[in-house]
Amino acid sequence: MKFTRRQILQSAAALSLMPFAARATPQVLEAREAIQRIAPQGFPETKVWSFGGTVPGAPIRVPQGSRVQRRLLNQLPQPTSVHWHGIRIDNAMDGVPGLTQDVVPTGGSFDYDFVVPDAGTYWYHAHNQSMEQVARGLSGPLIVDEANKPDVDQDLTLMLDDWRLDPETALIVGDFDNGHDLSHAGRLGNLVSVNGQFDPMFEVKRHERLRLRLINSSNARIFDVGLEGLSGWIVALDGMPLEAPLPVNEAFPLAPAQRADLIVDVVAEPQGTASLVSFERDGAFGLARFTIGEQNRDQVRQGIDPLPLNPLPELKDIDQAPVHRMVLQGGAMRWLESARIGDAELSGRELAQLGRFWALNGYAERPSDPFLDARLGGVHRIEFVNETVFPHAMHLHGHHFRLVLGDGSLGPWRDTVLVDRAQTRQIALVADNPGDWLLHCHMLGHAASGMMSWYKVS
Ligand SMILES: [Cu+2]
Repeated sequence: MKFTRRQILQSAAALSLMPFAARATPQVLEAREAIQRIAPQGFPETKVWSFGGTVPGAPIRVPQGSRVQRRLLNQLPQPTSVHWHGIRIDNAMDGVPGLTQDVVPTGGSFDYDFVVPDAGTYWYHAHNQSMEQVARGLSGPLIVDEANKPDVDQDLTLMLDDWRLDPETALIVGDFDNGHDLSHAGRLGNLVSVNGQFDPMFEVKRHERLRLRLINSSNARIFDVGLEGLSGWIVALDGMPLEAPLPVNEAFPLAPAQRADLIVDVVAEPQGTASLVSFERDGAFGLARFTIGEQNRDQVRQGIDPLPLNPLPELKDIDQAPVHRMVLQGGAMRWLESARIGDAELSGRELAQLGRFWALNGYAERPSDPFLDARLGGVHRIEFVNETVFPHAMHLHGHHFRLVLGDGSLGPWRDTVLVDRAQTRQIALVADNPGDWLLHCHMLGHAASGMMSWYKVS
């Protein structure tokens, strides 16, 4: 990491401000109902649940290394909590009811107060009855700025979401726990939004360079993101910069909870349009459009520099690190024969009656003992073995990890890894953040119906 004058000044300022900040009342983050236009013009507006009155929720944007303080005030008819996804956070602030805090009842509040060690694109979302609360709109962007930002003309955060709306009323369909969704791919919607709007438009100029921060906040939809009229690179995944930017030559998957930072040049002709599209089995559809204004540069910038790396731990001696297998089981066409809930072994039929269709290592609910009990600083490998016929987006709280590729080399740092049907994927991490951390599938219906575990670092 380069030590620059600007960084020194910033950290000095942060130090001297700390005592004052500690006394100040934190900013309120109000979880409440709101009305918003999600569907296209001509349809009614939609009643949503929001952080701060809008979907996506109130944007939080801070410099790297700074402190975030928010008082969650719950004005919803259900208890809730906030998880700060991808932040290598103090465990007590991780927002998991029953593991790191008590649930926040209607009318109650909770003071979140944490430091953000890494620059990048993160997000926050409800972590109680997530399958319903996130689907109703309870998520927002959390952007942490590098001290030295890349040279771009616009820095746009694009939150991709998936809604299941009644086509007559545009109200959110309330069948969150329907057994078909739970036991298949999860809750897939009938309208995709970007920043809470259907097919929004952004104004750009030919040859401009844009940073696009893509966040997939949908319950279950895996986007296959492609570019039209834009050309560039993936520069970060799940917040963490790639050592070498990766040219976007074809569509790439963005699973629920994953983020990708792109730096792209506008190459479409003036008066034309460029688009962000998603390719799905039944064809491509537009996510967002860019109208191309007059050219403000003769040509696009040449080349790209990687973003400054974050202060992640050094992952070494992977070969000697123990491997912990986590078998992903169940779901339609691979129905569970049996699985455990606590000490009880239940049959597949009994589990289905409880709305449980999936298991991790034979448990259809977060077990009382951790899946992994790690000493602080230890290096561990986790091998996800997907015996189901559905993909799963496995998320670790509190740590980023690296993929261990087939040839033993290390892939990018991530906090959520997509494990395809019948696939086995290995990850490696340094257990350097003490606490009790959740490990679960981020297809939220899968998490609610069995794919929930945890690991301990002490
Ligand atoms: Cu899953």
